[in-house]
Amino acid sequence: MTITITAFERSPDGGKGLARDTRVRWALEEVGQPYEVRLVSFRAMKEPAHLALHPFGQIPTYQEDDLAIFETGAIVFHIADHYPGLLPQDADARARAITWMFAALNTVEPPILELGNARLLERDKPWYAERLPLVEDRVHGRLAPLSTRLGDADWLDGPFSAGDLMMVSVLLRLRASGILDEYPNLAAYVARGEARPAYKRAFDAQLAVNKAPAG
Ligand code: GTB
Repeated sequence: MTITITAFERSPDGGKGLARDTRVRWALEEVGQPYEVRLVSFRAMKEPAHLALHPFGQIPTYQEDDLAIFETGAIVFHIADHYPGLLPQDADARARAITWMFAALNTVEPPILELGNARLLERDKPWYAERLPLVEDRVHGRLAPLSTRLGDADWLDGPFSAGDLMMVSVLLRLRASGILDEYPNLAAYVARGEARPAYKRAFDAQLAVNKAPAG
């Protein structure tokens, strides 16, 4: 049984770990499953062979035996569901950890993505300066209650879980904005995630791809 994921041949972030293959690598490292990586160019992502794996022509994808799936939520859930280490055994605790995965993807990530898009794509628009604070407010609208809920706990619900893996992955995207520093417990939460040996291995693996000479 071989697990193969796809990742950018060259990530636009130059290896900062922000492309979504990092969260899949991290999950696989947490559960101790070896994996192979097939690197794809932006052009190859839109060609039929890749579109058969990912209808939207994106990375990452995940293949294991006859199974081919996409969407990091589904991939990380599949890994957590099949291999021990990322979801509790207790049914209620497991349901709560899965809830945090969905909260990360459906509730916290959208305004963070919107902020990233505004900064990247809308800077030259005449309404940029007026809109930016509105978008930032929506991010604060998610971070403030998340910070309150986390309090001084290490993780969102008991031991580290796939819910934390996904939430930390989502919050990492805010690092460059400085917004995270306004919530010291969230900044410390993200730092705890990054300090995990499995995260470090995942980060280093994607960095190695992006630092390798172009070939
Ligand atoms: N909802 C999907 C999932 O979670 O799997 C989203 C997948 C997705 O957005 N994939 C991106 C992609 O393939 C790469 S991760 N984009 C190419 C395309 O759509 O044509 C998003 C990403 C890209 C780059 C950076 N960066 O350089 O900072 C960060 C995140």
